[in-house]
Amino acid sequence: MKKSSMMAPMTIMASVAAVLVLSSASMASAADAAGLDMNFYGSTCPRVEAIVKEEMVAILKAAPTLAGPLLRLHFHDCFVRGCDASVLLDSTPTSTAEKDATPNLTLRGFGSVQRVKDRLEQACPGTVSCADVLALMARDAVVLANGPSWPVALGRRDGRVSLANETNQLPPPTANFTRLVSMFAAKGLSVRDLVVLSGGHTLGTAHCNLFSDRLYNFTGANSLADVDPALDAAYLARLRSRCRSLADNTTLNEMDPGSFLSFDSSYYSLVARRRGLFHSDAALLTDPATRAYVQRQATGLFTAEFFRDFADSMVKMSTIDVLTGQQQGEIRKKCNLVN
Ligand code: HEM
Ligand SMILES: *[C@@H]1O[C@H](CO)[C@@H](O)[C@H](O)[C@H]1NC(C)=O
Ligand SMILES: *[C@@H]1O[C@H](CO)[C@@H](O)[C@H](O)[C@H]1NC(C)=O
Ligand SMILES: *[C@@H]1O[C@H](CO)[C@@H](O)[C@H](O)[C@H]1NC(C)=O
Ligand SMILES: *[C@@H]1O[C@H](CO)[C@@H](O)[C@H](O)[C@H]1NC(C)=O
Ligand SMILES: CC(=O)N[C@H]1CO[C@H](CO)[C@@H](O)[C@@H]1O
Repeated sequence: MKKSSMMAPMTIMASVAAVLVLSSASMASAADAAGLDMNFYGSTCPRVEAIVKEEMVAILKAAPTLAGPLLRLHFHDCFVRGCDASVLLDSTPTSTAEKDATPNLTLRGFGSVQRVKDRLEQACPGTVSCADVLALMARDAVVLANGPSWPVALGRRDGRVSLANETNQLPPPTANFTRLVSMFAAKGLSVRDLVVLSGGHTLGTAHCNLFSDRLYNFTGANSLADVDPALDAAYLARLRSRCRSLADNTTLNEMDPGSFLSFDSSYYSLVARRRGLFHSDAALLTDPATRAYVQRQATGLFTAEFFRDFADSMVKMSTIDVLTGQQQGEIRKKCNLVN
C-alpha cells in the first residue's frame, strides 16, 4: 500500500506519532521498492560516500551558501522525470533542457556536482551515476548545515532526456494549497511530506521577483496599499526596503533571516508569524492539518521530531521514479552530457 494514501485521512498529529514508530521500516521499504540498495557500490566503489563527504566539506568550506542550492538541485531533479540527473543536462541543438526553463534561472551548484563527479570518475571510472551524486550531496549539505542525516540507498541511473517544458511539474512559488497538494501527490508525496519538505526553506536565499507580487500591486489596484494581506506588515515593510520594484530579479533575500546557512526548525516560526516568503509557504497556514504542524514546530520544542520527519520525507523524495537495472538509463561520464 502506498504510504501517501494511507496517511491522507489521518491528522498531522497522528501521522507524526505514527511515523516515530514506522520510520525505519518505511525508509528501508521505500528504497527497496524502488530497486535501490544501501550497499550498491560496495564492491565497485566502496569509498563513494566518503569521497562525496570529503568534497562536500571542501565545497561548503569555500562557499557555505551552496548548501541550499545543492539541496534544491536534488528536489528539482526528482520532481521532473524522477531522480535521474536530467536537471544537469545541457540543451542540444534540437531540444531545450530543464536547465534552460524559467525555474532554472535560479539554480546553482552545477560546478560543484561536476567537481564531485570528477573525483568519483578518478576513483571508480564509469561507475557512480550523477543522480546518486546529487542525492548524496543533498544529504551531506543538510548534515553539514547541522541538519538531520538519512540513509541514501544507491543505484539510480542517469536519464538521457531533459525537456524544458516538463519543469511545469515543479510547484511555482505562487501556488495555493490545493495546487501544492496535487503537485506533490502527482509525485507520490503526501500532505505531510509537503509541510515537512517545505522546511527545506530554512536554508538559502530567494530572488525578489519570486515573491514581490505580494509587496506591490497584489490585486492590480495599482496603489501602495495593495499588498498580500497574508504577509506580516512589519515584514512587508522590511522586504519592500530590500525589493524596490516588481522588476527586481537580482536582489537576494535570506529565507530564514539570520540563520539561512543553518538547518533548523525556525522556518516554521517564520511561517507561523506570517513571515514565509512565498505564497506557497503562507499557504501552509490555510489548511488545518499543515497549520497544526507549522504551529507545533514553531514552538521550537519538537525540532528532533522535525528532523526525523524531514529525513523520512527526503528518503521518499529521493526515490521518485528512479531508473534502475542495466536496461534503463546509463552512467554518465560528464553530468551535463549524455554519453
Ligand atoms: C513546496 C513547494 C516549493 C516551492 C513553491 C518552492 C519554491 C522555491 C523558490 C521560488 C525558491 C527561490 C529560488 C531563488 O530565488 O533563488 C526556492 C528556494 C529554495 N528551495 Fe524551494 N520550493 C518548494 C519546495 C522545496 C523543497 C521540497 C525543497 C527541498 C527539500 C526546497 C528547497 C529549497 C532551497 C534549499 C532553496 C534555496 C536555494 C538557494 O539558496 O539558492 N524547496 N524554493
Ligand atoms: C514537451 O516537449 C516535447 C518535445 O519538445 C514534446 O514531445 C512533449 O509532448 C512536451 N510535453 C509537454 C508536457 O508539453
Ligand atoms: C488554487 O489555484 C488554482 C490554479 O492554480 C485555482 O484553479 C484554484 O481556484 C485555486 N484555489 C483556491 C482555493 O484559491
Ligand atoms: C498593476 O496591475 C495592473 C493590472 O494588472 C496593471 O495594469 C498595472 O500596470 C500594474 N502596475 C504596475 C506598477 O505594475
Ligand atoms: C532580469 O530582468 C531583466 C530585465 O527584464 C532581463 O533582461 C534578465 O534576463 C532577467 N534576468 C533573470 C535572471 O531573470
Ligand atoms: C544555470 C543555468 O544553466 N542557467 C541557464 C538557465 O536558462 C537560461 C536561458 O533561459 C540560460 O541562459 C542559463 O544559462
